Amino acid sequence: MKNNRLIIVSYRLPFAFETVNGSTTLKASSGGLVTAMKSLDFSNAAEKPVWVGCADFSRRTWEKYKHLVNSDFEYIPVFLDRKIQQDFYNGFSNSVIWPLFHYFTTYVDYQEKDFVAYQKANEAVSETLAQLMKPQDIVWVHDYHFMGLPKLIRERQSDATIGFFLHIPFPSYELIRILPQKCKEYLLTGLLGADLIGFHTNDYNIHFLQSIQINLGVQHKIWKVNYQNRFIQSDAFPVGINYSLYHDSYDNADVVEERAALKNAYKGNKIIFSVDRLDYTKGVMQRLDALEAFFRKYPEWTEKLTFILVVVPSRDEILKYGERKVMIEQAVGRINGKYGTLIWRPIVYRYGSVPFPQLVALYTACDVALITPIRDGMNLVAKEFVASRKDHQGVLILSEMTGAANELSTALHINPFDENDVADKMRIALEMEPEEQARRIAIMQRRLKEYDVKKWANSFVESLLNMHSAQQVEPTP
Ligand code: GDG
Repeated sequence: MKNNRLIIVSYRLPFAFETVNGSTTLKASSGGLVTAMKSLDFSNAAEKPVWVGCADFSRRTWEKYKHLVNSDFEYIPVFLDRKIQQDFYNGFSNSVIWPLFHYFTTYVDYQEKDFVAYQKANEAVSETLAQLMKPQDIVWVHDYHFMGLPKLIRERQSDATIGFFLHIPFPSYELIRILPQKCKEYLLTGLLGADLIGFHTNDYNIHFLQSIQINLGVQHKIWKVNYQNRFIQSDAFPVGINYSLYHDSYDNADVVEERAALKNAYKGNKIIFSVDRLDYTKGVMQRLDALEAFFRKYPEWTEKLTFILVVVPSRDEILKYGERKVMIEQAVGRINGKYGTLIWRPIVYRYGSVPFPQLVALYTACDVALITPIRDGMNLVAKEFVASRKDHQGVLILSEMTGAANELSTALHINPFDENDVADKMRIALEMEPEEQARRIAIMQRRLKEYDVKKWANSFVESLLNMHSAQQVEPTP
């Protein structure tokens, strides 16, 4: 299928340079997007795939150390002016789009200069693309940082093949209405520059279609939009995970060792586990409220349960994130002080990321994974937990506000605001029979194995190519 060259655009490039004691090394990212993009079969293409993203290093560093970067892709960093980068990323992207699209309207901090920076950053990337794009290239743009980009690419190259995937929720049109007119027009018409627009769920897709209808008067029919004499497909492509990586890691020596150490450390106790970036959307405070409700309602669990809470630093230059850290740490201290005993702490809290083997050891040593986002586009942690459980044990408690809840139908679903219900579900999970745990895990594993990250990436690109071919057909009036 793919003689064409693939160009990926995402905010971050999949690597970082780290300088310690004057010596610089490369840290490659092993996230889901890298696996997905590597799984695409462009082996017939004459040229290597290209990955374009914003540089978080200087031009000097790049020139000096680019030889360290592996050669699966040709990487093109875009160097933005420092102030533009700041206002584009911390400003409009993460203080307007992120909170608004996750329904945190009161956290939206709109500033004109940030919107200007967002447009400039999108233009800078389109400028870079213009210099490297050839007619047969396929461009796949990722996420909310670049919603204006499909249109900018289209303006320069009218027959380009452009796909866009949104990794966060697309909210109800009522939320889009909150944006100043020029912003919503920029974002919505920006997306309509693509041939294919992908979302995690049907609901997000419907929200998008309603938004363009209400805000732009653009009609749609069976997931197809006819706009400015072009067809655009808008559809759901729920992102999967690298299933076999998580499933097979169960038996890796370092995972086995870490798991044994954890089980030994918490011998006699059940373990509840969660891991998230520090983000107000992830519902960590609601999780702690539910834990408190649990110990209040079920005091017989005192000294019998440990909640391991891992919170990974994120976006710490933004005030709302720093505030959240303080709130979480105060709540952890208060609950440990109130419910702990001289020989036991209910919560073991770590602020910092854990290495991959330890992450899988935690997924596979725990009895319950407690995942309570207030809103989450998908939530890969839930899927990774299920995939890791080669032993077919463990119970997933999952917020119904995550995209993942649609697919993970045999998890115990909760509303994160209903602390009593979450507490009751915790008890049900902790007391669930092994046979019932195995039944639920097996159903979810079948789905995750079948629709993994490779399937996701390949089905998106297939649909994109089909859609682009359909442009050759005269659009109906
Ligand atoms: C966005 C959307 C959507 C986390 N802590 C550690 C660690 N992680 C890894 C997990 C997982 C990833 O980070 C987090 O993925 P999520 O999906 O949970 O969340 P976001 O970062 O918010 O991602 C989200 C996703 O995009 C994909 O479309 O699902 O809704 O918000 O892979 O494993 N990995 C290691 N140590 C950690 O401490 N090794």
